[in-house]
Amino acid sequence: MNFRKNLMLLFLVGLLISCAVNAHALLIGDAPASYGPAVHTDPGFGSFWFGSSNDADNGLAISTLEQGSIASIDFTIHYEGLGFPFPGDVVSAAVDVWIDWDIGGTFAPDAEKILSFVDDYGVGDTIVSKTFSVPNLGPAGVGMTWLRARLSPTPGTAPTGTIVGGEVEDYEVEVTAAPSPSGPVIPEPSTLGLIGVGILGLLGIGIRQRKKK
Ligand SMILES: [Ca+2]
Ligand SMILES: [Ca+2]
Ligand SMILES: [Ca+2]
Repeated sequence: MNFRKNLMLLFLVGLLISCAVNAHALLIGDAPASYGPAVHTDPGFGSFWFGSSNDADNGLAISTLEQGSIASIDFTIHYEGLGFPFPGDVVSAAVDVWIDWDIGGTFAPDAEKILSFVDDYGVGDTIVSKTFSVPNLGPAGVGMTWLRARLSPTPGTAPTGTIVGGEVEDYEVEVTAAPSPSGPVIPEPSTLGLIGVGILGLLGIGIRQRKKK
């Protein structure tokens, strides 16, 4: 009886620990389900993330996204450190970012990857600014869409899947149309035709008036 009681107690304690760990271990992107799951598990030691935590999505400052223009993102990359004074305590981390440019509900792993870079980061916050080109896909690419950024221990990540360490942040962003081209207004061919008829008519009146004199 005691053995069974202890076994049950052990099971309950195990379940509680497992729940407590999992509550902070799975860091999942919040884009709609069609984009696929992006999951990061927290190693709990030497952690790094975007912004203020590996839970809050506040590590990216994204500029306006106008078709055909150069846009920018300022990343706040935070490294917790090993937790004790250690000279040269840095972490090597990769950042990969996708935007669903065709608003199709998925991130094309290569064609829609807008940024990919690796660097070493010291303890605390590091601000990194990057620029990229906004493609002009015409009206089909104008509107609300999603951006996914992943911070990972190794480069070359896919937009979906599970990674140990780092974080995923998903943002709903708006792509706006390029401004219509400015310059001299060229009349339509039909308008030019009407102007031509008008000029000929005036010339005809002029000739008739001269003949009368
Ligand atoms: Ca974050
Ligand atoms: Ca897409
Ligand atoms: Ca996040």
